[in-house]
Amino acid sequence: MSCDQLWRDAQLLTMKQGACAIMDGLVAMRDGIILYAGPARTAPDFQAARTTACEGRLITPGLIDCHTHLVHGGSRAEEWQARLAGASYEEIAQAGGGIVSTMKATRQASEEALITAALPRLEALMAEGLTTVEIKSGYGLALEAERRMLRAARQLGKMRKVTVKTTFLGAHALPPEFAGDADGYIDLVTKVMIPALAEEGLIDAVDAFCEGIGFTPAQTERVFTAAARHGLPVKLHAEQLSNLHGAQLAASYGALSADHLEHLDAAGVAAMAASGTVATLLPGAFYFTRETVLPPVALLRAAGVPIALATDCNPGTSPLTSLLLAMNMGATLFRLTVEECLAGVTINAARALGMADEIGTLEPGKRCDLAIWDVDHPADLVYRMGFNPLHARIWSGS
Ligand code: DI6
Ligand code: FE
Repeated sequence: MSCDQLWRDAQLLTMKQGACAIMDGLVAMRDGIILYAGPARTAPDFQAARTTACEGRLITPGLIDCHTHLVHGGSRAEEWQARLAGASYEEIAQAGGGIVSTMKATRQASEEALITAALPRLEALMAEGLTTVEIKSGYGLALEAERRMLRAARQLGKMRKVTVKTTFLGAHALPPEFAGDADGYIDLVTKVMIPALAEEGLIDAVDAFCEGIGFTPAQTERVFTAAARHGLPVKLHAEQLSNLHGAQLAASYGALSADHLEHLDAAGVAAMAASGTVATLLPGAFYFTRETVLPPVALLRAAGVPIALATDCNPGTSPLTSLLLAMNMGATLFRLTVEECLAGVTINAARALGMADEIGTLEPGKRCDLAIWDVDHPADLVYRMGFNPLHARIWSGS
């Protein structure tokens, strides 16, 4: 059988059967798609245009970050310093900080400036084997600025060998011009922004921040209804700071994922299990905000809810651009197993993006997105901190 490229003499972590690697594995690729991924001894006889000897290195699916706010203007390092010195989130918000400071910087930035600012963050993720990333809007909070964020995100996917999925997060925070009129802002989100940006092909999914400092469940539901009208899947920032039963609401709309979930209860877990909604845990935000309430991992596990892990890369609560560190934090802080951490940045992250048919495992028919690592065991990817053992990264076969 002919193929474009073979990777041989590799350990394979296909993510189809847990965290146990196949020794003496082989991957065959044609036209950017995996033809075969499995033991060399049971492989068809391939005639390859190119063969790479992997010298026993580990091949995993390319990593997937399914929750980021990678595109934004400005920095919040000074605000963070003030927080270290004891300032509260409210004090900072009153002084013009918080999400509104990022909104101002984002509104002032051109599409080109947003791309320039986001590229080093994207490249840091890619340097650790990332091949697919989700990028949210939500710091423009007005039609034109939200459009610029989404266009910048799409553009990043054209500039680098990486797949970008965009999520519209217009309902992230209330912009100052709508102070005291959250429903009026949701009118704008649902009647103007979603229709226009969906029409322009800029939205792959719709998200909202359902929280005391964000939007109510009723407002969130209006956003979900508008998304459904445009045939767009939904996700939700839910149960991060309190339990508003957002995950249940999201599940009732067949959400791809509910994210954060520190305050999720048993009823929320059951609803997510019934709808197949992925639980995306964000240990970077948990760490950076010094959260003390843990997400209900044991309940999620017992109910069979797929668990994803993501960076939540954002300037306020998780300035993290490492999925390897997110995995280590998932294990250390949330007590996920190595296998759960690895599934969290591959197969379950693919599910959280509605892409499980295309990416997330090494199997025939999926896109040939690979990360090749200089490690002896899969656990090494989760165990170390601040060390990058990536040897090579393959996106769509090259
Ligand atoms: N949850 C978060 O932790 C971030 N957004 C959200 O919905 C905070 C974003 C920021 O502070 O800029
Ligand atoms: Fe987020």
